[in-house]
Amino acid sequence: MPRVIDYRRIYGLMLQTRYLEQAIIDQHKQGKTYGPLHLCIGQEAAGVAASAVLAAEDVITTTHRGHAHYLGKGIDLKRLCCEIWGKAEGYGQGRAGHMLVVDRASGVLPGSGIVGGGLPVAVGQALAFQIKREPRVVVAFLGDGASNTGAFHESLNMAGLWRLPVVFCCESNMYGLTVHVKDHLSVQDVAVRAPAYNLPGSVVDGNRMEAVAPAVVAAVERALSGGGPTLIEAKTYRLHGFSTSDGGGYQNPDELATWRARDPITLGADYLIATGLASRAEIETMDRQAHRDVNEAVAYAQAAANPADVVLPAAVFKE
Ligand SMILES: Cc1ncc(C[n+]2csc(CCOP(=O)(O)OP(=O)(O)O)c2C)c(N)n1
Ligand SMILES: [Mg+2]
Repeated sequence: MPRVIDYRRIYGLMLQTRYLEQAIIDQHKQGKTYGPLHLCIGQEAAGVAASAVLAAEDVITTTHRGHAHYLGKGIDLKRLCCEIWGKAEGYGQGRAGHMLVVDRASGVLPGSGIVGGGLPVAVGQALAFQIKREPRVVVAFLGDGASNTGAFHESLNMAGLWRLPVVFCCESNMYGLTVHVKDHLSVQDVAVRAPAYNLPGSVVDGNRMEAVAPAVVAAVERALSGGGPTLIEAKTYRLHGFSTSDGGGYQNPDELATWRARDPITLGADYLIATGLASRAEIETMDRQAHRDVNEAVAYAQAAANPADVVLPAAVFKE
């Protein structure tokens, strides 16, 4: 049966992702977060749409910039906040942090701080699905920078050779750390690397949920029918710096302005209205709801219990 795309749900999760990350920035400024947190502000359409169209039994591997992937795949907002704020109720009992959220029940495989590290894991999981003849698919997220790693090329090669049920979803956000794609990528599009490994590669507008979602659904259906892997390159933009420790400042102002004008949240609302899927008033209600849910989850996490054997240094976190 063809997968139905629920754009209202996708949009609601994009809003949650945006409000969560704005809350993180706010709390970071007050000294109430730990370590550098990687934000996907500007990339919510790609991250949420590509994970939210999956079935419960499908799985993802994520990256260091995973909030949209987590929420799209069904990770609980409160438990996610507990992990971000190092609390016992977090997915890793508060010990893993925001990059390494893992939850078998939601289909979120263990993350990795190693760029490209999720890709061989995705290929191994897809091989297991194929061997066990389970009708399940893996979506492996990566960044443009990760497409330069050996792990990327090895993973695409094995996936292409064995026709594995895996969809590589590259969020090309124009930067690897502070380096622009024109200075780190030998090709204009990551997608052209796919045919070298005997799989199709395509470019979609990563700031439009209605471009990403159908492309991923088509790739998933192809994989499920034995057609093998696909690479989808979602062209998008990292509107914030690399992490909470990097406020940016090196992006070309015209480039930044161009992408700010293509904010995926605004484009998502425009799409819902243009297609009659939601009215302006309903969108405002969804917006308020997402904001409320995030505020509640952050407050819940900040008040939650620390892992029993962890003593926090007072200088880092004052309440
Ligand atoms: C193997 C490896 N090399 C380098 C790093 C340091 N590093 C962390 S994130 C990053 C940039 C990744 O760029 P990209 O894949 O485009 O992801 P983005 O941060 O843009 O989402 C680098 C070089 C790392 N963690 N692992
Ligand atoms: Mg990048």
